[in-house]
Amino acid sequence: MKTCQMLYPRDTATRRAVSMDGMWRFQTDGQQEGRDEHWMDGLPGTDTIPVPASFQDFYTDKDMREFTGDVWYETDVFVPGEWEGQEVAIRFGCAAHRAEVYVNGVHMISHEGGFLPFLAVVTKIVRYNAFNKVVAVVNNELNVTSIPCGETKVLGNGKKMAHPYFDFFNYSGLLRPVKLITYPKEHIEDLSLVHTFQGADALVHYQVETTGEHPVTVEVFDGLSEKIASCTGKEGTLVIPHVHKWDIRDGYLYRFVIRIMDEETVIDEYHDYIGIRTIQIRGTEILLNGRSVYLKGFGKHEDSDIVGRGFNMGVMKRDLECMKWIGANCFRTSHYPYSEEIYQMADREGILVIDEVAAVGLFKSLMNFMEASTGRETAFFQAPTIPALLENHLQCVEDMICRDKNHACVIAWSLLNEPETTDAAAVPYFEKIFAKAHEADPQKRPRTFAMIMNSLPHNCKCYPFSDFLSLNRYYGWYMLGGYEISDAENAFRKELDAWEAKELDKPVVFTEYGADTNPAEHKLPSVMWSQEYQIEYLEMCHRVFDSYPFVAGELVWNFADFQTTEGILRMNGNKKGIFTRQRQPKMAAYYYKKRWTKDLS
Ligand code: BDP
Repeated sequence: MKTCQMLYPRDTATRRAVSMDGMWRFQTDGQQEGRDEHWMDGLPGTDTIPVPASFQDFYTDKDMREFTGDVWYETDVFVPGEWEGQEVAIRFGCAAHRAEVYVNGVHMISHEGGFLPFLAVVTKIVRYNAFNKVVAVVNNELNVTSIPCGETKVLGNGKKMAHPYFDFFNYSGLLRPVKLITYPKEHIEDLSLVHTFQGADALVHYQVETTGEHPVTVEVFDGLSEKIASCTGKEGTLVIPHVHKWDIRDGYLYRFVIRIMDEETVIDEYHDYIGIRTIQIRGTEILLNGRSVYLKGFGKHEDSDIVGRGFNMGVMKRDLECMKWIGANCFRTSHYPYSEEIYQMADREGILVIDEVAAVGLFKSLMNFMEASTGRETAFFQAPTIPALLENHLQCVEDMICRDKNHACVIAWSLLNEPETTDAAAVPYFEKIFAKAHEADPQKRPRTFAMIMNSLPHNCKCYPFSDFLSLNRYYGWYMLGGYEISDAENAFRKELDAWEAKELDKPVVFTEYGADTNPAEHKLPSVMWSQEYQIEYLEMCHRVFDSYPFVAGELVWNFADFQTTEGILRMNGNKKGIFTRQRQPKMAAYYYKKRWTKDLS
């Protein structure tokens, strides 16, 4: 994929982005007849569905909610005549998990991977001043060669079903905004920025990629109109005098304007809002602008009622308001890159983000969460399917970093969630993934991966790759829960003592810990699943965290209750939320507010 495809679509002097969101025609293809029947020329049915959204939760029929296979979307889009002579493209915010796009019946692009944008360049095929038929076939089957990993099971009645190796519902479809965009033939493809400080000033090293040879200018504005720095050339260093650094809850952004010029004529123009900050690891500390920070916050999901994993700006706004209220400063985009708009909001609010690629389920199990502490081994990385998986995974790492590298909020890359790391076969795989992230990120942010409970100091082969350790730990929930919690605390401390003994000189962040809690359940004394137990459990974890100076953060699992595959261990979803799925506080939210509004760093 070309890097230019990752630039967020914006209106500028030379570019237009028109929303294609709305009701699209929609049809599932359980019999796999769509291609033979030429549905790319128009769907036979009359059903319509909102885009963006997951398709699953609109319907009252279980076959629709669980539908696994190809779903077809169709719309007609008007392409303005004045765009003729420019490039024209359709930009999908994402299509989970893979898609083929047809325009006016012609195949335009196939794209693999469900959580990153892609572009169908349609310049040669569109009719101007006319409607054009856009059809997307989206497939949501899970397998072990693409991320996230899982299986697709065929039931006795012939229907397919998703069997994820992960713990969230397989929501899919056109989850994010779709835009019709136009930009000049000679255009800006990419922008990379690296920040350093010199006294009160910032030095911003920039690099612009374009498709031609005309000269490039870069200007920086404070507010809308006060120009404070400028440079010419595709590469250079801008001096920002008396810089207002981007910081936690101080999301100060400058506007960068890039132009390709032909004498006085603007060939292409692009702009972006940029926060200037540095991020480093020093010993056991995470440093933001040279200052040690303790991460307080959540693992999250894009998940809400009715639209599932679908784009929902109202929910994003509410989530950030809840995070500010509770005193959080960070979240991890577990377990996939989120939609671009939430990073823009986090930039503005001054919230830190650990950006995670969708490499979840790299452990052959339908119930990782249960098997995590059993010591089970699945030889996942020895499978003959690994080279194909690696190729897809590398592409997603590259695309995620290309898309998100200029966000001030993004402080680290999480490159896998709970993979199997006890087998030496994982090592060469990790080597390639971690090297790719380093190469793709001009800011060389810290890299990490979230470690399953089986990955312990004595057996984990992969933790040396991480710049800081990310531990997912459930002592007191999946093991030694309830009245055994005192033993859980001892076991937890024993593990941390063993990490301490290794003298890693790296920060440790808890990227998951949590207890399922029914918001309707109160019990004195506590029992597991009650609100009282959730707090007892959290207090125990925090006692442990607070006694080890190398612990640099706590991201509780999960921000809110979320939907999962049904099963005896999940009561209509995972209930480890500190907030309910409707974003109302459980009792633990008030407990966190007290802890996190005290200074923990
Ligand atoms: C971990 C996973 C996460 C699960 C969580 C849990 O990383 O996706 O939802 O445990 O069991 O295994 O709640």
